[in-house]
Amino acid sequence: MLLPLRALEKRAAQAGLAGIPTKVRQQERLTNADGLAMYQTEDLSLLGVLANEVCERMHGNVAYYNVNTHVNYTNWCNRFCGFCAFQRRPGDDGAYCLSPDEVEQELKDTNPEATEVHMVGGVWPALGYEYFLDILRAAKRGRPDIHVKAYTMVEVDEIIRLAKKPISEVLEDLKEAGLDSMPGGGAEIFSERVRQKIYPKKMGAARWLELAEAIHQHGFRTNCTMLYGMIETLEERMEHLAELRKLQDKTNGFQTYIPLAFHPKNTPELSHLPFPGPTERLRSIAIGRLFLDNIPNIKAYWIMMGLPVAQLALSFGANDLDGTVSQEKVYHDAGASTPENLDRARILQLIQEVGRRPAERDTLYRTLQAH
Ligand code: V47
Repeated sequence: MLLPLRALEKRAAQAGLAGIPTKVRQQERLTNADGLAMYQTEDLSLLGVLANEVCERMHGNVAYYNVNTHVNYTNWCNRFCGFCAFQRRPGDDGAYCLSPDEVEQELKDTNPEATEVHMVGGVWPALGYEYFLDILRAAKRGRPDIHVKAYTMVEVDEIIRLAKKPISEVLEDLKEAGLDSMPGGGAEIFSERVRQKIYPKKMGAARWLELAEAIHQHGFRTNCTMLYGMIETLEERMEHLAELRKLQDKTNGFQTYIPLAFHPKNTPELSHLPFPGPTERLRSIAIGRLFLDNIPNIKAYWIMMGLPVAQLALSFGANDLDGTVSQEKVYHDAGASTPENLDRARILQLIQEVGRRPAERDTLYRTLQAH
């Protein structure tokens, strides 16, 4: 049941959020200033009420999950991002690179119920163009029916450079080799100031957005993310979200937004920072739901959020928990203490415990089974 707007506005006025409940109820677009106020307010539970209202308007009482697996094909990387605990140089302790045969075997060994493989890795140009096509083919040889969600914009940028061909031809090659959609990583925070300080060797916002636009126009769906909790300001977070919303207005190619809380452990430059607390994690979900009015789904990635906070996020605007996940390395190398994977029964339990109806989805958010 919706709370009376007058009561919400009265509370919003005290919380520095005057006018926002009315906009939310009337489905009016929020401004960057509204977003900033939402980052600054102490009334987190009001944000939750508003975000939950939007979420239930869009998805009713359903929370999605999928059955998926990860293949992080290599941790060799030459970008040396200060926030990343996963990267290695060949020869370093723990460095690895899977051959196409090994990728095929991983897929053969994976949970037979998995409908998606999420395949991302570091950037190592010496692997060559064909490698990136070969591991897609290998994944499909291992499991011909699986949806391959692979390569962030950062990898795609490198693949295009290696191919020395126009982007549309590269995307066709990738599609033919087995690529079905792309994940949302690599965006980090679009702020050029933060990039210069922490990941100067990684592509900037303009290129990320240009590639995402071209990829959407080519017919691929992708996800989008924001990495928060490093040294960015709240204004920079809002600018990031505004860029995502602007591109979505143009292409409608983003399926889901995933706010990613920064995990400091084992990172080269930022291990002194704290992991964003549970309220910050919930706030990021709620602001994502309220501000990104044109992105259909908000994902509470349980690996990163922790299980109890991910469960609560389902009442703060999230309608998706991601999947069962196995073999995830990026977050676990950075100190995530969540389990390595969950089975279907545990995911169903997590969703039901907070009063939502679980539905298994495929990568493109088509319902496979409602429980
Ligand atoms: O781009 C790296 C982030 C991203 C750390 O599309 C870190 O469905 C926190 O994008 N602490 C990769 N974050 C993960 C990703 C993702 C995850 C789940 C689902 C989907 C999807 C996409 O992880 C990177 C970077 O932004 N990251 N290191 C760290 N220490």
